[in-house]
Amino acid sequence: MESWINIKDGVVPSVCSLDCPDQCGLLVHKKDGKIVKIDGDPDHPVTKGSICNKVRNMTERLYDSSRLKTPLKRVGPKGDGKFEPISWDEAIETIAGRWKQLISAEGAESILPYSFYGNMGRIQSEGMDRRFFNRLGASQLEQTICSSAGSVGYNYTMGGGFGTDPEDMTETKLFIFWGINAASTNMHQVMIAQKARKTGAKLVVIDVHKNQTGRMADWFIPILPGTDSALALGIMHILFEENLVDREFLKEYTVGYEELENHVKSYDPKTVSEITGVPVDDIYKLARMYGEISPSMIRIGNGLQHHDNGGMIVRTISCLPALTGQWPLKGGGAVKSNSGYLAFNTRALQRPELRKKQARTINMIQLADALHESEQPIRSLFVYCSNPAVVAPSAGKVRKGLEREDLFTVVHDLFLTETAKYADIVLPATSSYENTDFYTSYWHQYLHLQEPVIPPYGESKSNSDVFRLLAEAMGFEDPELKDSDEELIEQAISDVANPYFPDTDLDQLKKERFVKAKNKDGYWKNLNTPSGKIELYSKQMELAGYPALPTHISLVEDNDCPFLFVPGPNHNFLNSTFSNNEKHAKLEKAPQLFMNRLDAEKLGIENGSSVRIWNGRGECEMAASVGEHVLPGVVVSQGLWSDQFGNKHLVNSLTPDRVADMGGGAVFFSGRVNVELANKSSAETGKEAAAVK
Ligand SMILES: Nc1nc2c(c(=O)[nH]1)N[C@H]1C(S)=C(S)[C@@H](COP(=O)(O)OP(=O)(O)OC[C@H]3O[C@@H](n4cnc5c(=O)[nH]c(N)nc54)[C@H](O)[C@@H]3O)O[C@H]1N2
Ligand SMILES: Nc1nc2c(c(=O)[nH]1)N[C@H]1C(S)=C(S)[C@@H](COP(=O)(O)OP(=O)(O)OC[C@H]3O[C@@H](n4cnc5c(=O)[nH]c(N)nc54)[C@H](O)[C@@H]3O)O[C@H]1N2
Ligand code: SF4
Ligand SMILES: [Mo]
Repeated sequence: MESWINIKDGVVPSVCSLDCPDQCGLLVHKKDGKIVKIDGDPDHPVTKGSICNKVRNMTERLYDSSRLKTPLKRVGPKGDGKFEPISWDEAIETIAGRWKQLISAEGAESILPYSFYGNMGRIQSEGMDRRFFNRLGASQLEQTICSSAGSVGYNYTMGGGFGTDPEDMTETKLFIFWGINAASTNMHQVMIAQKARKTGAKLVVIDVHKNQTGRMADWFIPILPGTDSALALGIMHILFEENLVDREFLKEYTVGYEELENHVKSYDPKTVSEITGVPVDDIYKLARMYGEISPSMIRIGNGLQHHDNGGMIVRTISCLPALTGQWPLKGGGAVKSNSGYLAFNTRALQRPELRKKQARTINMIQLADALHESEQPIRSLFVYCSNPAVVAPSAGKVRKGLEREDLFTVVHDLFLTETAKYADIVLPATSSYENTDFYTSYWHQYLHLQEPVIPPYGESKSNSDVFRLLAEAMGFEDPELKDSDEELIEQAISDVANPYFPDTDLDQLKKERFVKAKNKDGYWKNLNTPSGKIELYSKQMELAGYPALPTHISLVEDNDCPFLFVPGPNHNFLNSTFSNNEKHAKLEKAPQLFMNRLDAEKLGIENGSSVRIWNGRGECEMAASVGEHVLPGVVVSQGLWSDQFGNKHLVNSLTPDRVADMGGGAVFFSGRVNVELANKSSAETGKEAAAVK
């Protein structure tokens, strides 16, 4: 078959590479060899031809005039953004030369790869890169920034990323979107719920912010940040008390329901109301609704687990469907992540055996501390598929670390990101439309193939090409470091131990483009928990030092500032991706701080006033949006804004970099801030800043 790259004019299939649960099937329209339009693929069984506005405007990003075309070397101070083009030969020789010196002087652990899922393609994000860094013996990165706390919490109950199949949700009668801004972050989940509502299904949204998702709900329940475990335990209290539980299911398929029944007696609605800010009557109403309507499905969002107690919150909520016996019902249960169904052969892809000596592990959300570590310093950082100068917590501190003159930093990206401005060498990356890869969704249950549809932009290279070049320059002869992308795919999808992974190969994928996980009927009867059952009581947790039963634990005391600050993502960017593209930034207009009218009045802040948000870690400025969208004491912003459109929008300059209760996760939403009118004199606020812990 002719390669899609050679088709000058026509429509070719593709898949969205962004870190988004929907993983849409795409149709790419080409004219004169360039992409002129991206549409949804109507044949995709879940995404059915609709896609978000971000990717509809993708051509603006792909052909943005500021996209990197050649390797660059820094010619000004770190952070200034002054660079000069160099050849690939010079770039690769410089990196390999520097690394050889470092390895002989201080060992390979002085080198740290830093990456995340700017591209969800498994080959580009966790394929040849892993092989290369394993062979090199570099320090290892613990990838905790997104979902690790909640995943660990969910796994204690359910044994892995296994939940309701979105294709079964046509049967769902009650949708609870809990800590997810699905209208922006999981649009096909919203479309499924909206369709079901036409035949009587109900949508409840539980969130700290009445955003676009909350506004479309049948019932929006505002809650105080980090208190959701208490609400879930209050629901359990009422379910047991009013005998709305499925005792047969509990007896057969769960561990510890009697202990749980006893335990939740202390979570009476009055106590729960005081913790959560949810009125007692609403707790009863919600519990009865949940106890009476079946099938029900809880979409567990990421907002819940970006808190100090995020692991336990997700652990607690994930116990609920078992109480009312939802799991056997078509369209019943919960979804946190469905990634377990498509877990592939990671050993074959990543070749851990190439690593000869165990190396230290560094938690990615503590990059700043790692860069300031003096005992065994990091001397070189290789960043790809991530933009830590914007997305990492305590980003101001991260930038200080990146300024270190003795740190040799390489950034591989499509753009000169905020992080790239601190690099010594910048390498231009291809977009996913220029690569071969395979994709596994973490919400629906399809495996996809991506073949390149356009040639590399300028002199850009894919991640796997860069690591093959670096391997050669380092003198590594291992054949695993020479495999092609297609060979990597074949290895990753062969001999997969996971019983749900589809029986498929590259030829079938090339023909069909998306293949579903195997039939999973009754998966909840045989889980990867120690007992094989749903663990309401978890011995494993007890051994790890947690309460064995779901429990509400308060947020850590952050500082004395009056407001809890929840800086989430926004509609038109994907994390910091698109924030540097003019079209997307225009669609999003400007960053805003949502605050309650009562708080605003006390501070003399009006709708639209420019406000200063600050704590001991840093400060930001944005326009206030005053109303009832958040409870008093809470402020919310949306979006990880680029420096390009204003230098006071770095929300992560304010966020804490301590770790959550589980999985070393990030706690972006558990920090506290001060808010005031922006024109207050700086001398006055300077004194106050000094008083903050
Ligand atoms: N448009 C768009 N789509 C995206 C992304 C993006 O940046 N933009 N990012 C992608 C990525 S990487 C991820 S991880 C997902 C994230 O998408 P989501 O799973 O939606 O997670 P968040 O948007 O972080 O937070 C979801 C909601 O949780 C609320 N929240 C915060 N704290 C609490 C709390 O304590 N209790 C409750 N009940 N609610 C709380 C927030 O107000 C927010 O509305 O989206 C993906 N999709
Ligand atoms: N305040 C706050 N901070 C947050 C969050 C939040 O809700 N609030 N969310 C957190 C979450 S959930 C996540 S997942 C992280 C995400 O943080 P990141 O993973 O850093 O995501 P992006 O900001 O999208 O940056 C991805 C970068 O990868 C580049 N890229 C894309 N494709 C490729 C490729 O094929 N090769 C290479 N070399 N580069 C490529 C893009 O151009 C982009 O610059 O942010 C976290 N930060
Ligand atoms: S970002 Fe999400 S919704 Fe948009 S096209 Fe990609 S997968 Fe679909
Ligand atoms: Mo994420």
